[in-house]
Amino acid sequence: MANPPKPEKSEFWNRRQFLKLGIAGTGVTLAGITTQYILPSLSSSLNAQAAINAIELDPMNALRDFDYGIIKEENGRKIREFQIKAINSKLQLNQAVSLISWNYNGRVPGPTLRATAGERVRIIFDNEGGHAHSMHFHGIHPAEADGVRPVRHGKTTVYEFDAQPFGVHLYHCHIAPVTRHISKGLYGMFIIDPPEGRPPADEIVLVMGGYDTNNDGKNELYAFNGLPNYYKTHPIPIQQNQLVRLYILNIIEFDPAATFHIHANFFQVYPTGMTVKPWQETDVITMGTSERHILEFSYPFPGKYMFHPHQDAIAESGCMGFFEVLPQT
Ligand SMILES: [Cu+2]
Repeated sequence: MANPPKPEKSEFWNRRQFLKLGIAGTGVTLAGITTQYILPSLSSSLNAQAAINAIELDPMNALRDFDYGIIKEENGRKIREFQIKAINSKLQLNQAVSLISWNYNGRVPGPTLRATAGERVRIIFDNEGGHAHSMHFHGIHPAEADGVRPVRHGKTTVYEFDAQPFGVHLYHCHIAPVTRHISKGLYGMFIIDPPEGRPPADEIVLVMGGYDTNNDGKNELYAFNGLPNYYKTHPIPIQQNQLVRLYILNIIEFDPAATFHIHANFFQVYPTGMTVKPWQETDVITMGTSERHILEFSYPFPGKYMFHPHQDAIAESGCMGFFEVLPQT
């Protein structure tokens, strides 16, 4: 059995943070960290090179694409292992606007990672992104697996923990400025299934994100699953009377909250996906940044139905889509 790469040694501060404080190279000691520690990090950061390739996102595939990793057996224990690489990619957001995204595995959002509660998970994280990045998971885990330490370009680190609690969670880069690292695309959903599973359903994932295309601290464009207005022109096919289980995450930076609304129907809400019974039925739900839920519904009538945040300015700037309910045969 191959040994996983060794976790990178601790680095509490990156170059940007020191420059921000104006103390890089001044020889001061901050919280016991001396410049001896800073300088190697400075030089390697300046030398970092990252390739930029154009990528074409496939939001239709991302909807129902779950990454279960690979199963390994080590010392009699099952480990679910995931491989994630941070890279930079040119993303064509619409006919006029492109953006250099920072992303995990060449997609925005990153892959939907999926495990079952209680399993040991191991994430092998390679940073080829040019800047320092990390993977911070929501959930319960020890401090060393919390993913707030910078992983420099060209380095690999390993996050390992027991998946808990069950629910819909997320992962994202936690390097400052986090707003920038997230809004450029470094986020994804992390689903932990309850040990007993959930009833059969058509399971789909929608991640709401924003793009600050001119670095003014505001979003110019928004998207479900990475591409503005994609599901407006490519409606999501679902079957009449079929139970749909929607895993939804709001990871829009700069706007404090966004709602999610579906037309001509109501949904059952499983808050943070942490219940096996619904807590509420509604047709619009509010999520602050990083909030997520499971929403369940089925459409009794065929046809096309909109879904969107009811902050209509957000919807009008790309966070808009349709379900195409196909008649039952
Ligand atoms: Cu980052």
